[in-house]
This record gives sequence, C-alpha cells and structure tokens, in this order.
Amino acid sequence: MERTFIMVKPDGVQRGLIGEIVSRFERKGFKLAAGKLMIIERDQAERHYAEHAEKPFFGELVDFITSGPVFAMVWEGDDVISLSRLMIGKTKVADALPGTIRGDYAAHTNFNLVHGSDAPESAEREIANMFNDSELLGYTRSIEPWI
Ligand code: RTP
Ligand code: MG
Repeated sequence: MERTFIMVKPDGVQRGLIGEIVSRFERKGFKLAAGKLMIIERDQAERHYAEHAEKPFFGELVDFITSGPVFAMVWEGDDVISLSRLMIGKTKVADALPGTIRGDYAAHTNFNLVHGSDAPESAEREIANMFNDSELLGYTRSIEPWI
C-alpha cells in the first residue's frame, strides 16, 4: 500500500476549500491516515521545497506556504501518488484540465491550492517533515473489500 503527502495550501484554507479537497480524496476511495491544520515553520518549508532551492521563485514559495494555516494530510492507496497528482492537475493553471482540483478552482500558478508528493521518496521525506509516527493511524474501514 502506497502513501502520499497531500496539503491544502494557505490559499485553499482561506478560500474555504478544505472540505471540497478532502471530499474528492475520500470519494475516490483513498484512506486518510493523518490530517491536521498547522502553520509550517520556515525551516520545515525550506526542507519541503528543497528541490526548488535554486529556483528564482523559491523565496516567494516559502513565504507563501508559511503565510497561514495549511491542512496537511497523509493518504493511502494503490498508486495513490500518481493518482493524486492526476486529481490535483498540472502545476501551471493554464495546463490544469477541468475536472482536476486546480483546473476547477485555481486561477494562478502561484495559488494552486494543493500539494501532492511526486514520487515515493519525496512522499516519505515530506510525511516525516510534517508528522510524527504517532500521528499516522492504522485502522480498518468496513468498506475495504469494495474498493
Ligand atoms: P507542489 O509541489 O506545490 O505540489 O506543486 P507541483 O509539484 O505541481 O509543482 P512544483 O514543480 O513542485 O512547484 C512547486 C510550486 O512552485 C510554484 N511554481 N512556480 N513560476 C513558476 O514557474 C513556478 N513553477 C512552480 C507553484 O506554486 C508550484 O505549486
Ligand atoms: Mg512539487
């Protein structure tokens, strides 16, 4: 079973889209393992976006992601990393298709509402950066045989 780090960014929290975004992952059939409203520390944000440290937009990206509460989550499921990225939509809003979260709700690439890990290694790194092991819950859902 694969797991991924999904985060409603500060713009999504401010716009009242936590429920809409969580709902899409629930209805898809993925399993929520952890979730919390939090304000990311600057060093945590710099680690989260370390792959972009040399990019010109890095400072703005860290400023933005630490500017207010985010809703951080861990979701589990088969191929949850790539399927989540499909549901989230392309990074650039001009490429994000209708039916995806960004395609339906985001109007600017810098305010694209939601983050999803892009590979198993980054998922594990990002989860460890935001959650303690004790915050990740294992449980059985009664619906489990059906999805
Ligand atoms: P994220 O990490 O936030 O889920 O987004 P992503 O994988 O789709 O995109 P990524 O390449 O990791 O970029 C991280 C965030 O940086 C901003 N960005 N700006 N100005 C630009 O060309 C540019 N490119 C990326 C976006 O807000 C993107 O979500
Ligand atoms: Mg990324």
